[in-house]
Parts: sequence; C-alpha cells; structure tokens
Amino acid sequence: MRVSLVTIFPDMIRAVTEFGVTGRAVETGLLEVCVVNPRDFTEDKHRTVDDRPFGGGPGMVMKVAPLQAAIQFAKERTQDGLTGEAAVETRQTKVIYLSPQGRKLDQAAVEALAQEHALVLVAGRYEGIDERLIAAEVDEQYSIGDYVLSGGELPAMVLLDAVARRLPGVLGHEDSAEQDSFTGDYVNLLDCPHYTRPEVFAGQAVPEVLLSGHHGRIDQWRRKQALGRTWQHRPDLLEARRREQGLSKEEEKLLADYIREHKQQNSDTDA
Ligand code: 9D3
Repeated sequence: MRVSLVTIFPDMIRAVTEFGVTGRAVETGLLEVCVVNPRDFTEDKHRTVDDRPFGGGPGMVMKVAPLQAAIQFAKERTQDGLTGEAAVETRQTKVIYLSPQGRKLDQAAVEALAQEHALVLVAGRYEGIDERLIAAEVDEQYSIGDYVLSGGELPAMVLLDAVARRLPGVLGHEDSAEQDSFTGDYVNLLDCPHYTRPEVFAGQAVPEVLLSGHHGRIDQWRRKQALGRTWQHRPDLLEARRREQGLSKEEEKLLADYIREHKQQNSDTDA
C-alpha cells in the first residue's frame, strides 16, 4: 500500500516508519510511506503555513494555498511510476483528514481502509483547516477518540499503524493468534490474561490450567476469560459480539460460569 502523509512536522512520522512491525513493513516494501510538508510549498520569505481566521478570535488556521499544493502533490506521489491499470486503480487515492469532527476510528474502518491501494493522510495543526479545502480535497474524516490533542499527526500515525498491521504479509505467522483476534474467533472480545515466568510472582501463582499442557482446556479457559473480561469491562463490546457474531452454546456456558464465579468472589470479599 502507498501512503502519503501531509504534515508540517515530518520528523514525527519516523516513530511509525522506523520502528517495530510498521518499520519492517516499510523496510520490506509492503508499505510505502512518503511525507509531504506544506512548508515546502510556500512562496513567501518566512515560509508561512498558518493564516488568520475570518471572523477573528484566537488561534490560527492552516494556510490554504501551501496545504492544497501539498495535498495535491501527496496524491500524485501515490501514483508515481504507475501506468495502465495500476494507475487507474490508484487514481481513486482516498484522502483522509484526521479531525475531531470525524467518525470515530474503529477496527471495521481500519479493515476497510486496508483494502485501499493508496491513502493520503492530512494532519492539521492550529485550529484546523479551511472548511472549503475539506470540501474540495477530502473524502473521509476520522477522529481517534474524544480527547483533545495538539494536532493530527498522532491520529494519522495511529491510523497508519492499525492499517499497516492488516496488510497481507505484514504480520508473520508468529502473530497468527493475533490474526484470529481480528478476523475470527475473538472479534469483539477483549484479550485473555497472559502469564510468563516465574510460576509465582508477587505472591501470585499462574492459573494451574496453563501449566497442565492440556490444550483443549487451555483454549477453553482463555475463551472464558475473554468473555468474562469483556462482560466486566466492556458490556458495549459484548453486546456487539452477541449481535454480530452471536455466542455459541459453549460460550454462553463459559460466560455464565465466569459470572457465577465472579459474583461468588464478590460475596466472599463482602463477608
Ligand atoms: C482546543 C482547540 N479546540 C478549540 C475548541 C479545537 C481543536 C482544534 C484542533 C481541538 C483539537 C485540535 C487538534 N486535534 C486534531 O487535529 C485531531 C484529533 C484530536 O484532537 N483528538 C482525537 N482525534 C483527533 S484527529 C485530529
């Protein structure tokens, strides 16, 4: 996949392109990232990238001309070197503006974006970008949650990280369990708890079943923990699970057992 990211802070993006799973995706060419700086499209001596808001008030807005030139250049960069059918496909480069006004990014949106050939991600600074530039150049807007950040770079990197992990070949088979958690058995469930050595740590033993070597019982225990923790901490997700995947007879029993044990524990501590 080709991604062009528009930002006045290009160095921030190295956190995605140079580290970990996403760094490897770039290294192996499964993901091509190019960073485009609106400052390089300014024409004045001070290379100005902000402008005053019509109507007055505090705060600045991204200056229109350099930002538009950067977005258009970024779009072209996703098509460089492509001819014929590939160019036709990529002509539909999707332009995404990271914005507090956007739809909340979730895994379903990530899966859909991972199907695209090319993306342009626009990160704003200051109070944001001119509404007419959104109308002229932007296809979709995403927020990453209801809290105030200083700009769109971290959200763009969050989106890019999430999309990159869903590209074919980016996760090795060592992460096949993780594949399941998106596509199969663990959709809309929180993860089960994890343990490693030593067998007793801070006075707490590892759950015995995990030392048993009995893979059927271990899978069942993990499934029960995943269901129980989702019930406890994310009832909204459990509801989505019931609606979208449904719970099997087996899962209903595991969850009922977890809830009964949980309530038993609470009445023990109350007493
Ligand atoms: C304090 C500034 N606010 C005035 C009422 C509006 C505002 C403008 C610009 C708030 C945040 C930002 C910068 N944020 C983003 O560009 C952003 C963002 C976010 O802040 N939270 C969650 N998702 C996103 S996506 C882009």
